[in-house]
Amino acid sequence: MPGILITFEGPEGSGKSTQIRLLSEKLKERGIEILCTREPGGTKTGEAIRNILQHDEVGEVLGDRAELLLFTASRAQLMNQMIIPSLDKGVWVLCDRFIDSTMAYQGFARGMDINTLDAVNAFATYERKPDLTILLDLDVEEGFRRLEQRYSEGAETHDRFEREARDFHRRVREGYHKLAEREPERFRILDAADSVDAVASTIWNVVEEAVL
Ligand code: Z5A
Repeated sequence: MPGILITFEGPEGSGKSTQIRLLSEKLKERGIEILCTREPGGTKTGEAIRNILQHDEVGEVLGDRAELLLFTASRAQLMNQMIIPSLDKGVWVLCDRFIDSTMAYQGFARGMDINTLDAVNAFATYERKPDLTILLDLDVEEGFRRLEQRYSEGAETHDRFEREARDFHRRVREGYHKLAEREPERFRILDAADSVDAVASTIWNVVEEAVL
């Protein structure tokens, strides 16, 4: 049996990393082999690309097309090196952001052409799509409040996307809703404002119903 690809999407601070960790623990208890990964990143090449994208590592303003192609280069490498081989071996893959981040951020928020993005995504993913996409929906201000809390506790600093205006992030959130309307069979929209445990329990119900 091939593995299952579950992607987690949502605005900043919506709890994707937290929920991926909790879901992977539960699935492992069921004896399912899991790969947890993230975008951009997940391979050496992808992590190097991530540094350019998130932290202005080369000190030059990135054009929209270069930004798109870097995200999708990271994705192509992750698909080729990790995701497709894992799925072929029956491993389940939980991925923090995937094709829909490109549609929401580069498409709906930056305003790049949606059909072009669909084509570039299809090329980068070898025409594969997630089996299930969990959209953690959260008010933009609440997401930023969570991140501020996290920054006040540690040494991290705001990345390039977090420095975008609030309107940009509102377009991201609306974009996600449009994507979910476009493919209702793949998406499940969850209220990420609930407690960590409540969201985890809803995700478990969704996974049981959709793919277990
Ligand atoms: N991007 C793009 O433009 N195009 C693309 O194709 C791709 C990505 C793939 C990646 O950032 C950036 O790249 C992203 C989009 C863009 N933009 N930004 N920024 P990233 O991977 O560094 O950041 P992120 O994906 O937005 O993750 P995040 O900000 O770290 O958030 P998260 O993973 O969704 O949440 P978390 O780390 O689990 O939780 C955040 C905090 O909230 C933390 O302190 C938790 O303890 C707390 N938390 C979590 N859940 C709860 C609940 N339920 N209640 C209260 N507090 C909670």
